[in-house]
Amino acid sequence: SGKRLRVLVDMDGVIADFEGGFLKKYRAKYPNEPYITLEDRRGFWVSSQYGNLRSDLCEKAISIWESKDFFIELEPLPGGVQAVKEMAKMENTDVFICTSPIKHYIHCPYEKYAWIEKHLGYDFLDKIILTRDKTVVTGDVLIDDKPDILGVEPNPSWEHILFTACHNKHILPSSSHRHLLSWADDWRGILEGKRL
Ligand code: BVP
Repeated sequence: SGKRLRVLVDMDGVIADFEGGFLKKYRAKYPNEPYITLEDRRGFWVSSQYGNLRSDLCEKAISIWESKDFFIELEPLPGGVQAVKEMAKMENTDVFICTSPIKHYIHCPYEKYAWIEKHLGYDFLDKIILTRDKTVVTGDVLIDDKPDILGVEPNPSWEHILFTACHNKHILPSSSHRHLLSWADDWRGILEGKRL
């Protein structure tokens, strides 16, 4: 019951394991270089933290997600695919996958579509929003692991729900966002609250 809801769900770090996929492929390609455990990750940008560790590691990190098959081979995060499918079946609920492709565009946008088809099904290809500026997309909620979602629109229509990830887990629950700790957390309660 209540009003129709539009839910925007981010992909990397929310339903697809970007951080785990990155670390596994980085260690395989650069077995003799230092790396940052998921426990020690801080800040959204993997490339910045690797660059701070040693300047040449920034480009080595970037080479991982710019490679063919990086995005398609990401593992689903626990409960994410099921939650999104369940959400999409709820009455009065429109779900979109809202994701920012990297600017090295030869593989990433294609592989994001292929990942969605593989894990969420062909009909979800109608529900993909690829944008580098999520502030211009309208919705009631945006579930995203990036702490600062900025763009040309200073007052986005959505409420940003911060999805916990290795890089943001030390950010204290604050007045700036509500949090979703994982897909086992109460996402249904958040949606029902937005309908009122
Ligand atoms: O395509 C993903 C990976 C990329 O940025 C996009 C984030 O999308 P959203 O999750 O916001 O939708 N990405 C790029 C870099 C560095 C680039 Br230089 C990074 O460190 N982390 C990262 O996720």
